[in-house]
Amino acid sequence: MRIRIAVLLVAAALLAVPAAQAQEWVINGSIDSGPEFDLHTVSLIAGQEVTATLVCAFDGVSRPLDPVLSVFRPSNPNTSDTALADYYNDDGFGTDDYPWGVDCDAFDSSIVIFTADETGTYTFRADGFGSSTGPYTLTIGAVNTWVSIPTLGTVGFAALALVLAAAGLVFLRRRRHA
Ligand SMILES: [Ca+2]
Ligand SMILES: [Ca+2]
Repeated sequence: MRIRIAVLLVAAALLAVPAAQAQEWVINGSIDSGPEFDLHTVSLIAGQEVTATLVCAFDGVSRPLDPVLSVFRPSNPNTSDTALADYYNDDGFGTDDYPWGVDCDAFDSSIVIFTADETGTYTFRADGFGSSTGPYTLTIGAVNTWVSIPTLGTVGFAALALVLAAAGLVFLRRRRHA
């Protein structure tokens, strides 16, 4: 019986569902005119480590957009000017910067890396430098840096209930034999 209980306990531990450690958003869009920019919002939690890239996408011929990425924190809602951004990058994600970076027809893709210091809605602004236009892919990754306590899923709870019931039966049987 002890071995069975141990097996059930191990099963319950394996069925425990750990809290999400990483999230990723991938957004495809296009800048179609010089003045155009796109705003994308994502909810982040304070403490998350965020890496966002804005890559010039292939339009069938080449990669015409020279991306510029800026990020506005929840307490900074004025997204009208990249000069007001909390984080800004133009050419930090080319092959000269990272082996997996992406060069565009002219200049490079963009990358922004930061630790969220506020919980709330962050705005990611996708721009073309100057009057450059073209399709893009915005990828936002957020990783939890804290250690999360696993929580039991429904099946885990059922397994735990079985373990407790089995332990109760063993206890009752022993008392009857005594
Ligand atoms: Ca650029
Ligand atoms: Ca570069």
